Amino acid sequence: MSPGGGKAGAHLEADADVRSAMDRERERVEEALVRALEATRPHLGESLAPVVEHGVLSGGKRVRPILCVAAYGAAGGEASEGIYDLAVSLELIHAYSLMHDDLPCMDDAELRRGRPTPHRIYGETRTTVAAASLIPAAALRAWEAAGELGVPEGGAREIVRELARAAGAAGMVGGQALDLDAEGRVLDEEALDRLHRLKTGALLAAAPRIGGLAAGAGAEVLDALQDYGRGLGLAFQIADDILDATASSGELGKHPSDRDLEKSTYVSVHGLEEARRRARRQVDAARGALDDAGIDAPLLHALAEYVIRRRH
Ligand code: GRG
Repeated sequence: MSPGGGKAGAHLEADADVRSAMDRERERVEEALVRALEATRPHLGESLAPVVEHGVLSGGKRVRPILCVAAYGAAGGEASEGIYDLAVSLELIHAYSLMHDDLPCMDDAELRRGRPTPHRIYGETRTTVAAASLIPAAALRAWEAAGELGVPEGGAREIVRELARAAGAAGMVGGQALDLDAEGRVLDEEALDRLHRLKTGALLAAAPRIGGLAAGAGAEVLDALQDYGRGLGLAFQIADDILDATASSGELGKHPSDRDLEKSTYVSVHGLEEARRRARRQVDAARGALDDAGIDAPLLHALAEYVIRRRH
């Protein structure tokens, strides 16, 4: 089937089908990540290449690239290696952000994805530089993969622009700035939404839009994919806060949690039950955006449900 659509998609409401569709996609994403790192290894050498590998290849759900690939399929793109090469540009940005976020000067985390964080093994300096190398590597990967896919130059420019916008001051880094400003303060509902729509949501919303751009989708489909991504992005963060409040470090594979760091979360601001209701509302809004635009995409619907059902 084409990624995100086709016959098998009709049965994706069942948990086991969602898991196996995601496992298949994850495998192809892992292969594309290995290809992406092969391109950087000769330049990084023995001091930085292992750090990058630890940060990028040490597990992870790979939600962002899977969203991108699924949206590409939903917008009529034909499955090929190139779309996975494009999709992993999002994961390279995500990996750098986690490596930096875990540093002693940030959250000072010792555990991520059930393993010691890169700076605990390789030290702060090498981790900082290795993570920084992933930012231009992501832009380059996106540009080259768009070419590989035969995306016209205007579309390729738009893809790289979207990636940079979502990763930068108007997106993820801007959200991180709000997070720094929020230290020691209790956030109200509006401030919490604004922070997470940027910090976590911007990259998650860009993922399906980039998939749509790669498939040459028109404005209506692109906007619907972005609205879907926005709803899913916020639902993802609310679910993260619920897991943070209800699961152990062992189950989550990370330490410390936002609860330990005493940050404002959807659970601390709204309580557990209201947080669950809000996550549900965002998932419904995300799925509604697809329906309103007539986008038939079982995997995208299933992914929206998955983000609030996941256990880590
Ligand atoms: C310039 C120092 C510096 C930093 C700016 C660190 C940073 C950039 C941004 C922080 C962004 C961040 C860490 C957001 C957290 C988002 C989040 C919910 C991460 C967990 O994502 P999952 O659940 O993780 O997809 P896996 O492990 O599955 O990949």
